[in-house]
Amino acid sequence: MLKLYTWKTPNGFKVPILLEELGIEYELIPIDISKGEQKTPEYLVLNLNSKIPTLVDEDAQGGPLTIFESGAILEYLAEKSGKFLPKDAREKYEVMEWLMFQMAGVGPMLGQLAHFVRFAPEKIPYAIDRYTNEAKRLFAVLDVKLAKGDYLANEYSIADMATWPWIRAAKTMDIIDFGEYPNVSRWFDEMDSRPAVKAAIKKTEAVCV
Ligand SMILES: N[C@@H](CCC(=O)N[C@@H](CS)C(=O)NCC(=O)O)C(=O)O
Repeated sequence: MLKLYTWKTPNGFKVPILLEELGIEYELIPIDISKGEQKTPEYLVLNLNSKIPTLVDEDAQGGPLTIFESGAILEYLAEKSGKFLPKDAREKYEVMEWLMFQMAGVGPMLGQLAHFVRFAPEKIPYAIDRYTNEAKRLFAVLDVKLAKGDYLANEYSIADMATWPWIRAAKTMDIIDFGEYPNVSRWFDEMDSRPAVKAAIKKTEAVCV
């Protein structure tokens, strides 16, 4: 059995999307980060960084395997299943490039932008400008890439699954003008209509209440 400790946030939706695309059984265990459940001693044993998500693969070779960091979990499950991460080195590292782009750029920068625009107790123009400019730059990079093909890499992959929940969050929070990025918008809508993506959001939100 695969156990996924998660919450209804962009990083929390990525792995359910992959698991739904793979059509394999999994158990979702909610970790309510608004109540600090990610900081309990029990959870820290699984994830020293006290963030969601964390995967426990109880049937891994050699005994139960615990993995944190969503990118590492996606890579593990894609390699284990042989899907959504090509074996050919050129194709594989195109996927990894865009996965890392999400992990190091899109996620952290949109997270900071959302914080300073929506949640910070005071409006700090320097911070809002800094993260708006960087988010717009990253969206422009995605838009150029998505003008060249349907997906971030050659085929639909874990890079799309990692990036989409963050683009969804930017849309929901209305912190980016999507009109400026037609290729991102087309890709976003295409992913939004995938049954596995819909199921992942629905199941995660149903458990994380
Ligand atoms: N790089 C990490 C980021 C994980 C992350 O920031 N998770 C957030 C939710 S989206 C969290 O657990 N926040 C709780 C906290 O910061 O205390 C990953 O991709 O797994």
